[in-house]
Amino acid sequence: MPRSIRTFMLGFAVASSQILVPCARAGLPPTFNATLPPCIRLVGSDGVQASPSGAFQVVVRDLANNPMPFVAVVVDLSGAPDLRMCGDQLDASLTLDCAHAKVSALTDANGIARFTLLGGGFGPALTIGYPAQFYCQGILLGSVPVSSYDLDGQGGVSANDLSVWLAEFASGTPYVRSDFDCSGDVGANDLSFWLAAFASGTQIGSCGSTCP
Ligand SMILES: [Ca+2]
Ligand SMILES: [Ca+2]
Repeated sequence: MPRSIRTFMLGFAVASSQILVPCARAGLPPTFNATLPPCIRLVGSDGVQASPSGAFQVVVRDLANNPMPFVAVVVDLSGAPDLRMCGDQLDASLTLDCAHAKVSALTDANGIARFTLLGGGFGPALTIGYPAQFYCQGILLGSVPVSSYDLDGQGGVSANDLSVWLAEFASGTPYVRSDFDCSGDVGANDLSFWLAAFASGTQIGSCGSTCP
């Protein structure tokens, strides 16, 4: 019987800078049209850069569906108690607010913000899962599940992470952090994702330091 992952709430938010495009129009509530990934995966690195397998993008458009260039998109993981981002994301295009578990990137001329997030687990799963929340200029664009290949947060993606994954699979609880294919369930295809991540050799390193 399919197991479902909790439904994540959609909503709204903002960030400001003089180069940012204002989201509010006079007399109208602020809002955007945004395209989010179905889920995101925290990844490890080879010590130099994050694994490409964790890459995702967010597209922000205004109400007329025009791309919004040079606005900050914030990913907020502060509500995920059993996942942590790395204290160094190894990407100069990202701005990390480690204390608040947030990372941001500016959209390009086409309204696209690109991310690959370094991070992992650090112990047993504490909850079934908590969504990553996306904000633009203070407006919550939406929330998506977040998983991590490096479930124990040490030694990169390696055998012990597989043991953790197998334990979470065997528990029958659809822990979101082990649902790599965004299916809402934890099963064989997620194992295929993990094995591919392991075989790629691009996630041999865990965080040098982690955010709180
Ligand atoms: Ca590991
Ligand atoms: Ca799955």
